[in-house]
Amino acid sequence: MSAVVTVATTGPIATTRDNPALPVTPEQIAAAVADAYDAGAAVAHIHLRDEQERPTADLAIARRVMELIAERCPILVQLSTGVGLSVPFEDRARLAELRPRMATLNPCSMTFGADQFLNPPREVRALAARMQDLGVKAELEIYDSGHVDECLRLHDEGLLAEPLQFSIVLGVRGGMAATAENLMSTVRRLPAGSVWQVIAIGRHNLELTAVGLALGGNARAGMEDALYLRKGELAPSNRALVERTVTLARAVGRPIASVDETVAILGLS
Ligand code: KMH
Ligand code: ZN
Repeated sequence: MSAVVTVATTGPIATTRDNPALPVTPEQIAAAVADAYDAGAAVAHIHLRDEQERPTADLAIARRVMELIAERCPILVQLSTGVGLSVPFEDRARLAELRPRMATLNPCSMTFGADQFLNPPREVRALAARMQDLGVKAELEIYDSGHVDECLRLHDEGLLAEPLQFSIVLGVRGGMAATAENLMSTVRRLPAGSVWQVIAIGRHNLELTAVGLALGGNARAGMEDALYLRKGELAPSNRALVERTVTLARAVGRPIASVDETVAILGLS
C-alpha cells in the first residue's frame, strides 16, 4: 500500500534561531511546501507565524498561505487547529472556517513540555461538529493512550468522518515517550480501517518514522518535528527531511502516494 507523506514545515515552537532554514513568512512557508511536494509530499500540515515568528491563528495570514500554496502546487492543505499553546481555543477553531481539505483535531488537554495544551471537551466537540458541517476532514492527534478512547467517543457521538485518520505523536513531554513499544500498542488499539501516521518528535524521529512505515503507517516529515537530519547536522530544508522519508518508505517497499491516491486513502471529499 502506498505511503502518504505529509510535510510539517514550521510548527509552533522552533524559531529561526534554532534552525535558520525554518520557513516562517507566508512566502517562505509556501515555497517550502512546493519544494516538499516536488519531493513527494501529498499533504501540507500548516502552522502560521506572525512577524515576530510567534504562532498565530490570524485568518488573513492563513488565507495568504493557502493562496500562495495553491498558486504553486496541488498539495492537500491541512491546517493545524493546535496552532500554538498560547493561542485561545476559539481563535484556533476559527481556522476551520477557511475550509482547508483537512484540519487537526486535538482531543484532550495535556501537559505539553513545560506548558499546557488546552482542549476542553465541549469546545473539541463543537469544533468537530463544525468541521463536519464544513467538510473539513479531521486528523486526530493522539499523544497518549486515553486519547484513542476519547476519539472513539467522538466517533460514537457521530462527530467524525470515516476512515478515522490518526496521528500517533511520540516524544512530547506530557504524552507518550518515543518508543516502538508505545507506537505498536497504540496502533493495535485503532479501529479496523483506520488510517494512521507517526509523528515522532526530536531525536527519535528517524527510527520511529521508519518503524511506522514498516508497519504500514503513513509518515510525517519536516521541521515541526525534527530540526536535525542527524546528530549535529541541522536540516538544510524541509525538502531534505521529506527526501529522507521518501527514501525510507521506498526502502521498506512502500511506494509514495500521489495527491489523487491520498484523496482516496484518506476518504477526502
Ligand atoms: N506539534 C505536534 C506535536 C497540531 O498541530 O494540531 C502535533 C501537531 C498537532 O502537529
Ligand atoms: Zn502541528
